Amino acid sequence: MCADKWINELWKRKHHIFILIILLFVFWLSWHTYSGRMWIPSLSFYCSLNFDHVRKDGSYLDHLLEIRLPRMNYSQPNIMNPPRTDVLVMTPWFAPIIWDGTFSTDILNQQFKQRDVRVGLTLFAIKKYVVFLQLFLETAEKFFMVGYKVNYYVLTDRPEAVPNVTLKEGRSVVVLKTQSNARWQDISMRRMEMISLFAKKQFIGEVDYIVCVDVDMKFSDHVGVEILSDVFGTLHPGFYKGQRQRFTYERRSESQAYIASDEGDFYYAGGFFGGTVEEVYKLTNHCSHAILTDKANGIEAIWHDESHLNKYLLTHKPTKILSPEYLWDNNMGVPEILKKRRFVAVPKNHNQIRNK
Ligand code: 48C
Repeated sequence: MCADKWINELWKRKHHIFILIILLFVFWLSWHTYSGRMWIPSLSFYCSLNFDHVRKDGSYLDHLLEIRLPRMNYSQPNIMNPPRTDVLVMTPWFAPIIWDGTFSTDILNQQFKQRDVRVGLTLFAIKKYVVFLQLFLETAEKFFMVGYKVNYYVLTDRPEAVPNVTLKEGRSVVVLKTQSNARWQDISMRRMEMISLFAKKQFIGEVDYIVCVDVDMKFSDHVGVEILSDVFGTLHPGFYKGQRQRFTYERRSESQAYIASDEGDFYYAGGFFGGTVEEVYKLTNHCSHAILTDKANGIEAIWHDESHLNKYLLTHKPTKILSPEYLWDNNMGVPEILKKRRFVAVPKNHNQIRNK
């Protein structure tokens, strides 16, 4: 009797039971397909639950396999005979210092070409500094990241003054309108804020590395992928061999850029730094907040954004350091160790162009 009653009850719920069986079946099928055990290809095909891309055997990595590499001839590195013994080529935290003779452009290009790397170059041309753009861009086309995809991000209050320079394939000028400031110090410092804003809003989706430079400069020799690293700074031409006590760090403890006289590794130039977009975002975001904090406390660091850059790179060590070859001022002559001058200051009369 109770068996009949039980069967009647079940029959009344036959729809619910059917749905439950279907759900259990789909769950079971999904589990088997997901775990990569293609147990009945035809059935899993029907269900088109294609989890190929997460298959545990990692076959989706196949597209990363490198293309055939051409043979390359170069002299063998010699353990007992380093290319440069006249200068420091490695920091105590294993960051290479880039001097002529310490790297092979061919080997580096083979590595970076495979990665199809894209480089952004930020330059600020506010007010009269637009006069430097033509020479900057023409010489960059000759020497900067030749053969790579480059976006010149020109931040200016005068978009109409940006010259029309012929660019090689894969390279473009991206003009970003920005405000001006009365004081040149504020223009220089606001670069940190603007780079951080655009890094998040635009650069992150367009390039892999960002190089941030002064515009009153010209390229005069090879500047290539040897400079690329997570975070890199450049030794200032005026202080590359000085004692840390002589560095023009900010020495007032009230400032966020303060560095004590017994601290400091190198003195980095504000006119050439960079790294991956993520790291440049962190660096410029940190420095722009530090500048604002100083402003709120009624203090301005002695060398503005350069002081804050030096403080940041003291606590967040750069993963690569460029020698003064990468930022030189010919007024300083040509020391024996300077085998190349790759990026040099353009003579200018500050009175004529600043605050104009
Ligand atoms: O674009 C301007 N306009 C100005 O009136 C003053 C500075 N600047 C930007 O800030 C330029 O990109 C300059 O290169 C940079 C600050 N660096 C210099 O003035 C020297 N190279 C030290």
